[in-house]
Amino acid sequence: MMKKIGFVALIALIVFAVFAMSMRRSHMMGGAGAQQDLVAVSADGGQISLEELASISAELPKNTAVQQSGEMIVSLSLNPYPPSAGQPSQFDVALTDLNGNPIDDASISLDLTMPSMWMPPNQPDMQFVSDGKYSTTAPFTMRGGWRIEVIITRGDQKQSVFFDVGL
Ligand SMILES: [Cu+2]
Repeated sequence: MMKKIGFVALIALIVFAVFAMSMRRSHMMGGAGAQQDLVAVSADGGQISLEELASISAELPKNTAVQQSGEMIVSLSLNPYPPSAGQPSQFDVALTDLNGNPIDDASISLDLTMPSMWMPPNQPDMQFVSDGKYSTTAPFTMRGGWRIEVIITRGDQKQSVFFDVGL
């Protein structure tokens, strides 16, 4: 009797170990489970409250996320959406003040990283287009979870906002 219970416990342990390993592998490989909509996050990837932006963020298309940074509202759009690995993605940033007036005097660059691993630097500069809009193209070089840092410089002030997307 004791022998049988021991055997069942051993099988259960093995099943659990295999399950845990496969979960870990699918996470590391950036498998289908890594797909995640574009969202605004804090610097460490945590959720941020968009309460004050509720009126804006409620109407956003799926390829766009928005957040506030100091006196600025930063919106990021990705095209195509969802993005695919290895193909160039277009990044569009729209920058306004808290009243919705476009901010044209910023210089913006991006830092594309993967929180789960080291990746070669992928830091394109954005070009100013018009009316608070800035644009650039860059590839997501592999599938998985990406963090997009939007680095905004105005005069001697530098601010970053962050967005996550999984592909
Ligand atoms: Cu990677």
